[in-house]
Amino acid sequence: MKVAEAVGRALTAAGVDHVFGVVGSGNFHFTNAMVAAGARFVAARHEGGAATMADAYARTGGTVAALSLHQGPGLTNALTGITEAAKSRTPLLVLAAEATAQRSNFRIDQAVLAHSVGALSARVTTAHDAVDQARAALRRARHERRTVLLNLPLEVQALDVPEGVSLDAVPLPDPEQAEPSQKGVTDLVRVLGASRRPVFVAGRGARTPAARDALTALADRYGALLATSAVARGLFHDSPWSLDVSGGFASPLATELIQDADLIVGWGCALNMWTMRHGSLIGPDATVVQIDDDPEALGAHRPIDLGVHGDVERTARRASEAGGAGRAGYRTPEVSGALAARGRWPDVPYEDESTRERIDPRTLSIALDEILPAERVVGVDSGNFMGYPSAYLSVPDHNGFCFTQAFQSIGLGLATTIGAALAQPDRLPVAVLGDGGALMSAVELDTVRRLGLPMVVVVHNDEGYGAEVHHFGPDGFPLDTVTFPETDIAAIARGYGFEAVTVRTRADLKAVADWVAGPRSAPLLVDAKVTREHGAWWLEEAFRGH
Ligand SMILES: Cc1ncc(C[n+]2csc(CCOP(=O)(O)OP(=O)(O)O)c2C)c(N)n1
Repeated sequence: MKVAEAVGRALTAAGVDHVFGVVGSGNFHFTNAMVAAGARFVAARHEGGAATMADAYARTGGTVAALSLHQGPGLTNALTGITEAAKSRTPLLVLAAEATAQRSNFRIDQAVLAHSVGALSARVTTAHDAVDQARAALRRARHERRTVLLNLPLEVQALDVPEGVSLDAVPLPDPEQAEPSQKGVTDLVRVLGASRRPVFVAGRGARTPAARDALTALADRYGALLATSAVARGLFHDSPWSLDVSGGFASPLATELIQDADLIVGWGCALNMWTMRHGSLIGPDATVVQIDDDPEALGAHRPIDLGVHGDVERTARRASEAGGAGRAGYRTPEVSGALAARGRWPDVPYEDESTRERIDPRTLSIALDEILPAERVVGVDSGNFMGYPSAYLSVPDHNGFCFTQAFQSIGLGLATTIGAALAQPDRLPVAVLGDGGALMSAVELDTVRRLGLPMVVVVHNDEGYGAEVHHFGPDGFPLDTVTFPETDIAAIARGYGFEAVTVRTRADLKAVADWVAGPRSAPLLVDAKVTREHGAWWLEEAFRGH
């Protein structure tokens, strides 16, 4: 058996069940070996899409995913998605063929590329060690939550594996959870005990049911309100004390309550400028605490009063076990009443700016929230529009929202939703994109249709790079480089086999309700011509913050 086949089989035996990619000569054999061994291969139309599908699959499936790439351009095409995954600490195993011959057209320094974007790099080097080296790369991805590039040189792939190399899975211990120190727990319990209005902000490091349950129990004891960063949105969906997202997408009430907190505890959360709105969500006398299993994350984005190195679930459990009298804390009848009345964005009054030609994105989002089934998985692209789906579309839990914005790239939203849809097959996938991001990634509409995903793709179409228009327009700069003539995105989608509807008014959304009612024979694209007189609220504020 050749190394290519052995590596593919061994990785599948070790639990890699989904591999995304674009296949060329260099990754043909190991990808086929994975399929033969039972893995599902998802063909994307561009490696950039494949990388982000794999990233989103891993995030919302709580597992490791694989990405299969041709040598050289296969890898460079995937780099933006790999960077997003690496910055997000997604456990992703990138399997890339590698041309090592000096004069090969495909030759580049792949290891340097990986390092430059924050991924780890490894290589299979001999026929005897290849399987072990591949397993080690998978282990690092899974246990260290890292994006790992495994380079597979063409000449090594073609070697015969010596007798006696086993392809069976080697059982691995579960990754260890960092235990907080006794002092860390005592200090945490002390600040919790001294607080009258605590708010917990959960981030990526809290995105598991076990961590959520431990945090909810601790919050119940101390009367804490519960918020998340954008990447953990939905985690506390079922709690009556949920503030939803903290940061630019926070509702006015959530903003008020967080600003008024006397204690903010970030749980597996960077408390960065987005989540803390450039610090403006932190009251002048508030105590700030951070819990993280990466000691380097503590205080990395802002000064903190206390940092505890520990796993989120462990630390929350230890703090609960330490006792402390139960109290109402921030959970007063007034706060409860306010949350019920105006805790959700759709309940916040606004002046509808829709015209007969263009729909206000808030009106669009509120209507979609009502029309689309609650069991949904929402993926969003980047741009001016992105606050609307992130604020107005409710999601059933943390796996119902996938936010690939660590690199702030546009063009990832569609592939994000495809990956998340495959990990959450019982939910309606909803991709929300700007026209810029949609046209950048339109090629993956083919993947949606080919996979038979019942997806709704909503395009906030303002015929321009709205984020740039609203960034530079107010200062009178020329905007010709960031505005475009009208493009019929509905027609493009029909060409890919979608049903499509152009939406200018609330009434046009009846077509979406009809599609939801079924029978659904094709995915649906909503080309929404949105109002564009000014930027979104969160973007205007972000510009002020810079
Ligand atoms: C790959 C990449 N290219 C360029 C940018 C800069 N950029 C940020 S937002 C944006 C405009 C996005 O336009 P669109 O998708 O239509 O959404 P809108 O801002 O109009 O809501 C651009 C070009 C980026 N973030 N990523």
